[in-house]
Amino acid sequence: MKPGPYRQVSITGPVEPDGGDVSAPKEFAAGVPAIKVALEHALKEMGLARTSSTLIQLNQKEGIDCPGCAWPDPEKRSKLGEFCENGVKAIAEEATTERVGREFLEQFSVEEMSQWSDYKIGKSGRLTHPMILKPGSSHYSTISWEEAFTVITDHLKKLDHPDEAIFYTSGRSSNEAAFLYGLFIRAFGTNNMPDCSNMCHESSGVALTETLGIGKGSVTLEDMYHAEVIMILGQNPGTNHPRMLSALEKCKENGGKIIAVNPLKEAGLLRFKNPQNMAGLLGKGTGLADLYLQVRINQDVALLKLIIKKLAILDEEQRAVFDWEFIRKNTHGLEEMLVDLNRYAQEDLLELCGVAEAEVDQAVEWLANGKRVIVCWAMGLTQHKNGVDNIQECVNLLLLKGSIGKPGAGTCPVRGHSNVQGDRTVGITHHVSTKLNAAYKRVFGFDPPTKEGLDVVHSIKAMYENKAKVFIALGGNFVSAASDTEYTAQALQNCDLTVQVSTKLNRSHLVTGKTALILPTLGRTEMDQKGDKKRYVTVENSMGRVHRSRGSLAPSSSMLKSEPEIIAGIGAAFFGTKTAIDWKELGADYGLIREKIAAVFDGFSGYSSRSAQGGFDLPNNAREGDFSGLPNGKASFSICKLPNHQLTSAKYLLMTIRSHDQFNTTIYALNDRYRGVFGERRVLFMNHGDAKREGLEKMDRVDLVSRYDGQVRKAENFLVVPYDIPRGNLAAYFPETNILVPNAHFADKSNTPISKSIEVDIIKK
Ligand SMILES: Nc1nc2c(c(=O)[nH]1)N[C@H]1C(S)=C(S)[C@@H](COP(=O)(O)OP(=O)(O)OC[C@H]3O[C@@H](n4cnc5c(=O)[nH]c(N)nc54)[C@H](O)[C@@H]3O)O[C@H]1N2
Ligand SMILES: Nc1nc2c(c(=O)[nH]1)N[C@H]1C(S)=C(S)[C@@H](COP(=O)(O)OP(=O)(O)OC[C@H]3O[C@@H](n4cnc5c(=O)[nH]c(N)nc54)[C@H](O)[C@@H]3O)O[C@H]1N2
Ligand code: SF4
Ligand SMILES: [Mo]
Repeated sequence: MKPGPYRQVSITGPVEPDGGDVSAPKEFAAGVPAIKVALEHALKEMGLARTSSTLIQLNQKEGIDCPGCAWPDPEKRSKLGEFCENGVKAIAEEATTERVGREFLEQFSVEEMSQWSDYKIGKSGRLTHPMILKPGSSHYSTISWEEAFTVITDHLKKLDHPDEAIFYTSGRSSNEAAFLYGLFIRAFGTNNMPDCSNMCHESSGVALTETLGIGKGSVTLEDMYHAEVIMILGQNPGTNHPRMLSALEKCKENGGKIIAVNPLKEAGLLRFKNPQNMAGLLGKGTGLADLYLQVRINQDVALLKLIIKKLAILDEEQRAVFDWEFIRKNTHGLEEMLVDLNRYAQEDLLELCGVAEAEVDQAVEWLANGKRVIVCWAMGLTQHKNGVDNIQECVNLLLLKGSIGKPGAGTCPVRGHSNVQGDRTVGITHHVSTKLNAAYKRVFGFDPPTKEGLDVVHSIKAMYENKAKVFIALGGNFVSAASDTEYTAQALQNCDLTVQVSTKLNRSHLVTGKTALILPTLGRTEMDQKGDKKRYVTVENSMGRVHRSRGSLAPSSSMLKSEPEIIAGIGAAFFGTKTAIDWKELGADYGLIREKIAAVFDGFSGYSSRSAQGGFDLPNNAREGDFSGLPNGKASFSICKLPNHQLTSAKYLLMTIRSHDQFNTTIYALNDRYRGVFGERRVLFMNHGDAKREGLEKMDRVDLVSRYDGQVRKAENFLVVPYDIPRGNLAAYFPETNILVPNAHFADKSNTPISKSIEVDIIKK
C-alpha cells in the first residue's frame, strides 16, 4: 500500500494471485463457447428482459452502437445479431442492474474500497448520484449538480493560468460530447487535452499523417473482403475486435491469404467458428492465418526489412513485384529508403526477427504475387519506443506494392474504443492547428490558445511536479490505464481537484486529489430524453464512417445527466449565460452541436440527416489516392530504425496485453479462455526453455522488476505459465503490470508509453 498525501489508499488493490488454473490454449475462436459465455455474462448482469431488449438493438441501424471496440458494421446487417461475445460483455457491464448509490458510497470508505480488486470495484455497479470527496474526509457524500459545477468553476477560477488544468478524454464519448468538451477547454484557455489515443494509436496517427497525409486508416470493410493478402501485425482480433474475424473469413472465401505476425499464436488468428451460421457453429470452422510468423517482440521492423529486401531482389530479377507506375507517380524518398536498406544484412535481420527463413520466403512469395495488399495492426506495433517506425515500415511495403488508394488494398490501424477516432476528428487533441483555430474564431468568435498542450505522459509529469492542479476526465480510468502507477497516483494525489465523468466506479474515483467529484453519466444503452424528445448521439468507427447511436433502456438513475449536458453545465457555470456561446442550449439540443461541428470541420455537411439515414464516410485522401496535400505533393517512403534494446542474457522483454475477459481496465471476469487461463490474472507467459533455464515450473511464483534511469520498479507475485512464446520474451496482463512502465520512456514522436517492450528481470520467490 502506498500512502497518499491525504488518505491511505491502495493504488493497485491486492497483489496476491486468486488461485486459478491453466490448461492448453485453444486453437479456434468464437463458436458455441462464445455464445454460452456471452449469455452467461448478459443474464448475470442484466437479467432476461434487459438482455433481449438490448441485444436486439445492438449495432442495428436504428439502435445502439456497441460500446466495445471500433470495428465497423457491415451495410447488410443480420437480424440474428450483429455483435460478438465481447460486445455482449461490454453491454452487460454497462447495463448491469447493480448500483453504486448514495448509500453505497456513504457506507464504504475510499480507503476500504481501494483495497478491493479492480474486478470487485467494477462489479459494484452503475454510479447513480453526483458525489463529492471533501478534503480530509474518508467517504464520498452527495452533492447537487449545481453545487458540483460550482466546485469545478471555483477551482478553475483560482488557477494562476488555464494551463494548470488538465482535461482527459477516453474513447467512449460521443462526437457531440467530445466537441463540446474541446470547445469548453479552448474557450477556457488551454490545449491540455491528453486522451486515451496518446496511449494507444497515437503512433499510427503520427506515422500515417507524415507518410500519407491522414492519421487514419484507408480501407473500408468491403476492401477487406477483396484483398489478395492481409497481413495482421501486433493485433489479437479474436479478443479485441472479434467481428473482424467475419471479414477475414470473407476474404478467405474469396481466395485471399492471411499472414499473422505475432509473438503469440492467438486462437482468433488461427481458426474462426462463425456463430452466425450452422457450419460455423457445428463444423470445424474456417482456418484463418495461412502463415503464422512468430516474430520476437519488437522485431517487426527487422522482419519487414527482410521481406522488402527479398521483394526487391525478385523485382530486380524482372518479376513485376513492385508497382513502378504508382511509385513514380505518387511517392518520393524511395532511393534514400533503399540506400538505408542496403546497410542491413539479410542474416542479421533473420536472426533478429527469429522467424524461419522458409516462412519469410512464403510471405514474400504471396506478397510478390498479390496486387491488393492490406496491412492491419494494433497495439503490438504502436506501444514501443520505435512505434512510429514500425508503422512506417508497413507503409513502405504498401507503397512499393501500390497498395494505397485502390479497392482491396490499404492501411488498417484497428482502433480501440468505440469512438476514439471520432473524438480526435471533432477536436480532442493537444496539438495546435492554425486552420482549426481560425475555424473556431470564425464560428464562435474567440481566439483559441496557440500554445501546444500536454499529452498523457506530460500531463502526468506536470501534475507530479505540481504544475497542474485540476484534473478533469471525460470517461476512462486514468490511474490504472496510464503507465508508472505509483508516479501517476502521486501526480493525481497532488491535485487540488480531480473530477471523473463516469458510468461505473473505478480506481480513479479512489486515488484522487484533495477534493474529488464523481459525475455520473448516461451510457450508450440508455435512453437520452429531453422532455418528450428522444435524443441520439453520433460516433465514428475505425474506418471513418459516422453514424448514430440511440439507447433504449431506462437510465440507471433519474439523477444521471448525459455527457453533453454535464459539459454544458460546467460551461454555463464557468462563463455565465450572457456569452456568445449558449452552453445550455447546446447541451439541450445535440442537433445544434452537430451544426457547429459541421461549421468547424470539413466533411460534415448535412450531418444530422445523413447520420440518421445510415451514416456517411468522412473525407479520406489516402483512400482516394490523393496525396496532393503532403509537403511534396506525394506519399513518402520512410527510413525506419530497428529498436535498440540492450538486453543481457538475464533480461527479458515484457509485453503487457489484454486477457479475453477485460476491456482495458474493466475486468469482466478472471479468465483468458483462448490462452487456457482460468480464474487468475497474475500470470506470466514465458518460453518453455527460458522457464527451464531459470528452474521455474508451471505456477511457480515470481516478481517482475524493471530498472530504468536508476529506479527499480516491481510487480509482485506472478504465476509462471510456460507457453509458446519466443525466447527472451514475456507476456502479462495490464493494468497489473503498469507499475513497471516508466513514465519517462515512450515512443519517439508519438509519446506512446512503451507498454509492449518493457525490459524486465524475473525474481524467483
Ligand atoms: N474485449 C476487448 N476488446 C478491446 C479492448 C479490450 O481491452 N477488450 N481494448 C480496446 C482497445 S482500447 C484497443 S487499443 C484494442 C487493442 O487491441 P490489441 O492491440 O489486439 O490488444 P493487445 O492485447 O494489447 O494485443 C496486442 C497483440 O499484439 C501482440 N504483440 C505484442 N507485442 C508485439 C510486437 O512487438 N510485435 C508483434 N507483431 N505483435 C506484438 C500481442 O501478442 C497481442 O496479440 O482493443 C480494443 N478492443
Ligand atoms: N500497460 C498497458 N497499459 C495500457 C495499454 C496496454 O496495452 N498496456 N493500453 C492502453 C490503451 S490502448 C488505452 S485506450 C488506455 C485506456 O484507458 P482509459 O480509456 O482511460 O480506460 P478504460 O479502462 O477504457 O476506462 C474505463 C472506464 O470508463 C468509464 N466509462 C465507460 N463507459 C463510459 C461512457 O460511456 N462515458 C463515460 N463518461 N465513462 C465511461 C467507466 O467508468 C470505466 O471504469 O489504456 C492504455 N494502457
Ligand atoms: S467487434 Fe467490437 S464493436 Fe463489434 S460487437 Fe464486438 S466488441 Fe462490439
Ligand atoms: Mo486503446
